[in-house]
Amino acid sequence: MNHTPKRYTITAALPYTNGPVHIGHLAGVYVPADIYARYQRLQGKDVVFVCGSDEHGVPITLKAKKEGITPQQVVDKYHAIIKQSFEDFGISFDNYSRTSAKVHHETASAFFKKLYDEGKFIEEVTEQLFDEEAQQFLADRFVLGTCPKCGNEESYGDQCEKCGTSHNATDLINPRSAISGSKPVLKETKHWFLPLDQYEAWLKEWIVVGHKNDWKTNVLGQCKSWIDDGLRPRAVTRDLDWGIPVPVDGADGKVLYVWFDAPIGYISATKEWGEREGKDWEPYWKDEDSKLLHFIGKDNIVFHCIIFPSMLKAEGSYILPDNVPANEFLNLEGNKISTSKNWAVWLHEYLDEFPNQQDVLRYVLTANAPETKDNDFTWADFQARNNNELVAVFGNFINRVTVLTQKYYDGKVPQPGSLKEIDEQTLKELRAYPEVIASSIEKYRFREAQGELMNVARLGNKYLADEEPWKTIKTDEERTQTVMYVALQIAQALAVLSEPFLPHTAAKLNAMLGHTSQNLTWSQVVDGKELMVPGHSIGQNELLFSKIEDEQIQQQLDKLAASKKENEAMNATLTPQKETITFDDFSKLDLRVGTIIEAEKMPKANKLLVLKVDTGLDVRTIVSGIAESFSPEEIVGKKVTVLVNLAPRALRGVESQGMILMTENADGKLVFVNPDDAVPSGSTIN
Ligand code: B3M
Ligand code: ZN
Repeated sequence: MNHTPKRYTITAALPYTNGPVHIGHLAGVYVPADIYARYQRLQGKDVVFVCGSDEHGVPITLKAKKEGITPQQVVDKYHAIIKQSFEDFGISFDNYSRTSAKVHHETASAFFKKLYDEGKFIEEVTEQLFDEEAQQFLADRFVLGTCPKCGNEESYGDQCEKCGTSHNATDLINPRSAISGSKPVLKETKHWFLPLDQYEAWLKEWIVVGHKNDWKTNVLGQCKSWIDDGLRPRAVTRDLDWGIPVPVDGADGKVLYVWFDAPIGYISATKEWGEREGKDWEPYWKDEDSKLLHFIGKDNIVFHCIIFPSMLKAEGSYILPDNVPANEFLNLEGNKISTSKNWAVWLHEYLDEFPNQQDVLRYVLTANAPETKDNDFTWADFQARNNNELVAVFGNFINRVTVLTQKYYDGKVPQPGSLKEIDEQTLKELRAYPEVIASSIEKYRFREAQGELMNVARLGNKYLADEEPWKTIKTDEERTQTVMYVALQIAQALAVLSEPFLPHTAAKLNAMLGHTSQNLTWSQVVDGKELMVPGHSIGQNELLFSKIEDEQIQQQLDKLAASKKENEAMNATLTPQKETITFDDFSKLDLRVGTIIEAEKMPKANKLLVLKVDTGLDVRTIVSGIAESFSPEEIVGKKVTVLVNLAPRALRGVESQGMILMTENADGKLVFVNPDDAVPSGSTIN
């Protein structure tokens, strides 16, 4: 778009509603989108910023199966949690909708119907993967197999998370069902396909030629590679019972493919917002003067750059995205963030542990944003950026300005004397920053933009350090007034310019500076308007940021270490199942409940304890290799499971008359297979 847009339609990827959101989501999609939306609003632009829960699709069905609840229960639970997290972190959606909403079902159905009626789909009976055990067709995440492109053995049916390729489930090598683990068979079924091959030339022209200079290289690269590989028709319906029913005759038991309905969710969310706000949604999606932007993570590029635009093009009345500023991934302490491995920082947990410190996380995630490559979040970096940047630079400057203003002028902005060159120079530099920050934001370079914001605070600190009002107050009243006046202008500029990045801080700072509402716009900082008028009373002092202590960081690291340990224990290779035995074989074992009544170390043997065990039948000696896991004292009185008819054998000269059953915990420590304490010794186990 070469001219100034009339309005901005900003979308952020709809999170799957099968779990809470973590720092990776925030860093990759929601914070950058929010910075952009807030910045455009501060510019006085007409903005609609929409998102919502992606409530269809296999991940939700799988989660429901796993937890033994309905898909609706799954989405209701996580929709509430996710929505709350976004609110808590100040993600300023104009509407956060959900794809189970009526307006969405209607919008997506109508979209499909229009394409269907106009003959834009291919209707075809093809062979698809079918799980005979579960009696279900397998598509998308219901099927795992080897990626035909990169060889990843854990590729999903619709997409390989390793190389990002999007494929058809039947392309997988050695497919297996994610439901039953069985090998699927091929079975015929009818579906509707969007003939992407027919859009190939147009996509090439639009993206590869048309956007070669303004789209991010990671995005362009992926698009090019798909187009070069050749596009094929893609099924947009599925044989599933969770989703939006296919709205045509002869489609019983079929629903829209989740990636067909989800992006239409952006449109439904805008409609819902329009209805609520009494606004017309259509220009935001249909007027060429609207700038449509999709903020997403890199795994969603194909869907937003190839499939959804082809759908929009086929429909015919919609505009296309002006840009799709996709980010790469954020890792955590050197490892890929993983929900199943609980290797993540969950937003709701973060807020419990760092109450009211949303902006610290926003700041660190932006400072480290995975804009051009995957990046790593570490707790050490989080602490350092908070303590050395937010506290020591930003907070320190504001604190000095406000404390001195209270102290010297009873909280009133002083009347400046005549400005010296350094004052003029400082104000001139200050006025250049909004442009610099804006230009980075317009290019979707948010970390660079935030870096420049911090330079405004650095400018303030340097100015105070050079002009030393705390010294001049003793010698030169007028000079001190001038310096404090200039410093207050910088503080006010910070309150405006920080709003897109640190909205909670900006609100707090505005209140500290005596403004009840945000009453300055971005351009007023540039225009060089007097931001803080002499005589204006500033508000109560508060600390904007506080130091994060080593113990808090250690707690987080311990938490991650615990996750790691749990995972390792879970993944520890299990001994394969032994050969089958008959019931007769089993009934030969005489297992009894016993009680340890005496225990002592076997002399000169590290591992062995000599036990006296009451088996109910008798009290007998059993030698057990448990000395490294238990001291004799701690096990006397313990109820244990004993194999009493094991042939006696001598260990270090002591005859052992049976065996105590043991297992191992996650730390490798032996533990007893404990019968309930209430069961008397001698009870048989079978
Ligand atoms: N729910 C994918 C994801 O969470 C998907 C995004 C939809 S955007 C229309 O990765
Ligand atoms: Zn792959």
